[in-house]
Amino acid sequence: MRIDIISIFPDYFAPLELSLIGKAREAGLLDVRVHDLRGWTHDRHNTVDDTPYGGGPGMVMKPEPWGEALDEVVAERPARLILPTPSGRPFTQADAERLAGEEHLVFGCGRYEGIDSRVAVDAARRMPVEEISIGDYVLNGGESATLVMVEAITRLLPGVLGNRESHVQDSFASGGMEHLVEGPVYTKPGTWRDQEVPPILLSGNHGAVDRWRRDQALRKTARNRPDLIEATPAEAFDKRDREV
Ligand code: 6GU
Repeated sequence: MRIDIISIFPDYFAPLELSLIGKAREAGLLDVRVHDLRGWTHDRHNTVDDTPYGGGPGMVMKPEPWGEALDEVVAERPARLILPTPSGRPFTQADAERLAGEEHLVFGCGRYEGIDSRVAVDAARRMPVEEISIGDYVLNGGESATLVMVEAITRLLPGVLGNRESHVQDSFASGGMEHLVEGPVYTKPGTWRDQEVPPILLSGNHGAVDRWRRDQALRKTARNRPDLIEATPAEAFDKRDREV
């Protein structure tokens, strides 16, 4: 997968050299290029923003550097453009799974009060464009949201997640967990500060362990995310689920 990131703070993306994403890049599974938007400015001060038409607080990102940046970054190969913004559609695990199937993603990180709205309209003339939010709160720019989405997407790429190649047990994962968060997990020692590991996990009965884990996921979801249970069609739960 190829990922291009356009930002006025390229240093923000140093963490993409670490850990699993860093290893995936070294292994050639992932090609990430970070670009400084100011490289597509032509004035002495490398201006990327201006005052908003209609008045109001803050500044808006000028369309011209964005237009040139996107033209260049997608010139070689077609791409899907992601514009992180608090006004976008909410990002979900289903989006991460879908976007992990793309060959080329471009993230355009806005700052200030956002990017001139004509940029998304113009880009949509030649590529799919999605405005995406990572949650109902406001960040200073799209950079940290892009880090979040890149991590959620790239950990699903074949070969990126080291020893755990199956994601079906992840919270929100398609294939049974889409309406649930994961329940509790345990490791050695079997007893710690008066707490025993639930004995069923030591039983060796994989069917019983799977059912217990699903029960625990249902209980944790009901406690922490009642909104998820509420929004789930009844058919998504089996008979045993409904007894929990
Ligand atoms: Cl994607 N960007 C910004 N600036 N703020 C956000 C966001 C994105 N998602 C939630 N808040």
